[in-house]
Amino acid sequence: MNIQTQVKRRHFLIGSAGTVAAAAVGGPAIAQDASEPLPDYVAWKDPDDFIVHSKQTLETKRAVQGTELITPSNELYIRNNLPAPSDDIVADRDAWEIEIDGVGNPGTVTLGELKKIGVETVVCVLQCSGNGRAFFDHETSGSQWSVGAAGNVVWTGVPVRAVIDAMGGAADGTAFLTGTGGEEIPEGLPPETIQVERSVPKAAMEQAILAWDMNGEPMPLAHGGPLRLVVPGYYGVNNVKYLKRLALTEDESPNKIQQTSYRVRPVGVSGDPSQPSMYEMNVKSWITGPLVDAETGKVQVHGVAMGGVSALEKVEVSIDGGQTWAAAQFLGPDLGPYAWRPFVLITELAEGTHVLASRATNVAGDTQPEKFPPNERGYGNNGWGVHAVDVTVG
Ligand SMILES: Nc1nc2c(c(=O)[nH]1)N[C@H]1C(S)=C(S)[C@@H](COP(=O)(O)O)O[C@H]1N2
Ligand SMILES: [Mo]
Repeated sequence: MNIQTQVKRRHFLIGSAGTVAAAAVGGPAIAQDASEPLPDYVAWKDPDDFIVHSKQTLETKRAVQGTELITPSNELYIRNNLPAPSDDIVADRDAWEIEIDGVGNPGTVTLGELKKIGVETVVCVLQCSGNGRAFFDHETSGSQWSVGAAGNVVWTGVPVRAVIDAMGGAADGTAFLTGTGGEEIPEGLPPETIQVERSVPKAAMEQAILAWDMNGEPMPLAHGGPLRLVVPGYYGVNNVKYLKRLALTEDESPNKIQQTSYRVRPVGVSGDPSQPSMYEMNVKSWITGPLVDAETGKVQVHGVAMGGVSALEKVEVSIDGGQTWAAAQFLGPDLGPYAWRPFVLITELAEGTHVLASRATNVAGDTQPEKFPPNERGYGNNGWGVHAVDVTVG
């Protein structure tokens, strides 16, 4: 796609608050009227900060992300595949029970007991696999996220490896770490078809934690309280909320969400377990301002960037649609390899329209491509071309 078509396409995509017109990208119409109050479990969030795709799908507006080092909990996106459980489950948090399997001494532990095993804090990006889906040219099913299915979050909890050690170590032959969500499964439905249960390669145990605090406060129900599996560097779906079972397993979960969903394959092909699963995130960045217009003269072009599973090396910004690039400056402290970093380039913009783009590179040497290959479900889009914005000055 050349720059001209990109510019044209983006005119359809980005509104003044960085919102996406779903109809323009062939997505479903906005399911909930923006003037309706948010559902109870997320009523503590401000609807003005979000693009409301449905009661279970809230996207943070691009402009709201700004240069935030940490995403405040009330601004963090929401994605629930099933209705969130009742808030009864956070009434007595320490009494929440988790079954631990695939270890020397399997059994049930309470959250109160987990807190005595160990504690660690990690900052990492939480990002849905489909973030950037709206920017693909082909028709995709699923939420038409632009950039707002992502945030940078501080998680506190016990390292998974400490829990496994305390329970007698990994059982022989196990290859995956499998987490099961605690939602109620509607009567009559086979759990495999809808239960959120994800398996990640056992190696991810090195950085995974069972988190009870988010941004320094008890985990909100909406984000998985009382306990959530957090796998830093891995896509959102692997970060199982309302965790009720953690197991080291020989095989991947038999559930649909593992076997056929979240599989990367060519357009038109169905999902199957032989295809790559949405595990490790890729290097990515996007501009969060200015998005539509700016005054002539000095301007701070800013955004956020993440390295995926490796730390960031650099971010470059272009004000001419990628013909030339300049090094951006990181803002604030480095919060570790899994965190995002806000960046800024102070530059001059003359009157006219400018295509502003950003391109991140991590220490492993991975750089964002101009265009990310299309895939059936529209996963993993980190192409810098489609994430660019055209800004009118004057
Ligand atoms: N139990 C459970 N865990 C879940 C989900 C879910 O529906 N149920 N959704 C997953 C998906 S697809 C994403 S992108 C993230 C969203 O996390 P958030 O709502 O806290 O932003 O949670 C993941 N973990
Ligand atoms: Mo997701």
